[in-house]
Amino acid sequence: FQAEDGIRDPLWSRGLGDVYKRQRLRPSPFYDSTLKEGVREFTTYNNMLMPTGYGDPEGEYWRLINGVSQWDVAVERQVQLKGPDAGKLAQILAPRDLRNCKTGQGKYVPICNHDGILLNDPILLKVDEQCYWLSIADSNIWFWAKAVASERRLDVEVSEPDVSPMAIQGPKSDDVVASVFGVWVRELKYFWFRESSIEGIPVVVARSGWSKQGGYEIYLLDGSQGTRLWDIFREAGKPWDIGPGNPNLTERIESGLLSWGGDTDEQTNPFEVRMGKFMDLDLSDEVIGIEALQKIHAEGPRRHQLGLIMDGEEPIRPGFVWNDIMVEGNKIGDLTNHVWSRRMEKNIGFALVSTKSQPGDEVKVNRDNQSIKGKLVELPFL
Ligand code: THG
Repeated sequence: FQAEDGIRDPLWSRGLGDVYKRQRLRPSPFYDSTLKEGVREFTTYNNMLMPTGYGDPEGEYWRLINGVSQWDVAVERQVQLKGPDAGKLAQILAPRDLRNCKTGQGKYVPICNHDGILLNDPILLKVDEQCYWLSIADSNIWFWAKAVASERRLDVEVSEPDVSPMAIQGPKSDDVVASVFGVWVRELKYFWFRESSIEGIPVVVARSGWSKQGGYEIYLLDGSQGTRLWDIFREAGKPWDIGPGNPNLTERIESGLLSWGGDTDEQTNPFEVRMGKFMDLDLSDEVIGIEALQKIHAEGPRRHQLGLIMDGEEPIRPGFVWNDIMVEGNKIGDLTNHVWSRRMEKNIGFALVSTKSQPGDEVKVNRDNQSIKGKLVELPFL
């Protein structure tokens, strides 16, 4: 990776609207901090760079499992819905009942197209009665929300606010975050959030994050203060040996967390990837995709997501390219993302397979001209 010219421009001061049109690769407000921490790898996500490693995969994994880890996840961009029809637009976009969603509450919501295909799986934050944020995975929901708002003639502004999440994850994260903000953070319920500030830096503190080791997401509300916010947590976390990390492929597969785009394809509906429990099919037909989803539900989805444990005691290269899963010479589905589990000491992955296949079934995976034996299991692995 080579930094593009201009990647360090103080672009937050110029307004995100301009930047959105001009910048191919937008830097995170924590970019300089991650360089200083010795970041070694990035991936692209929502036209930004996301750190994916600091050179010590094993240490970074165990720090998340046993300690506390600090992540630049500003790539989880926010789409803001603001105005009298904000709530209405949120509900049109998401086939999950939002009527009981309170100010200060977050919810994991599917966003589908009119055919019930999953377009994104954001966390929705209700900031107030007339303001919602969609904290998005790697697809552009800004365009989608804007188009839907226009077509439905809603009184709502769709924009990108100056909001950038940083995650503090791991069993020691409560201690670190409480040492910064006070004991009230320990009382936050899962996915709930509160506005606060630290040393004059405005933030939102949420109990959330893409790991099952516990933790918080600190949404920075002033992109010019990324370095300062990073350093505050780096300092505060020292007694607990905080260090840099990133959304961890191994932990998230062990924990059964979905990656939209990694474990889904252009035909995936929410029922196939264990999101049925986040949907409410009795919502009005104004909600995009609801009729298609009712039909899919009535007919029964063709595929479902299970875990796959492969035979063999040696780590194989992590996989992002899908591999065919076979039973008696016939393809029954795909092995999507997979990884060596450090806690199970097995190669494990997500299987998107025919609903005729069930946990306990023996299968084979075609990978690198090899046929690897494996077994389907329930998720999560751990
Ligand atoms: N945090 C924030 N924004 C995000 C993510 C995040 N945007 C992109 C991506 N991650 C969205 N995807 C997910 C996927 C799973 C979960 C959160 C975001 C998750 N799932 C739990 C599970 O499936 O067990 C809990 C779901 C529930 O009980 O409601 O946490 O991480 N800001």
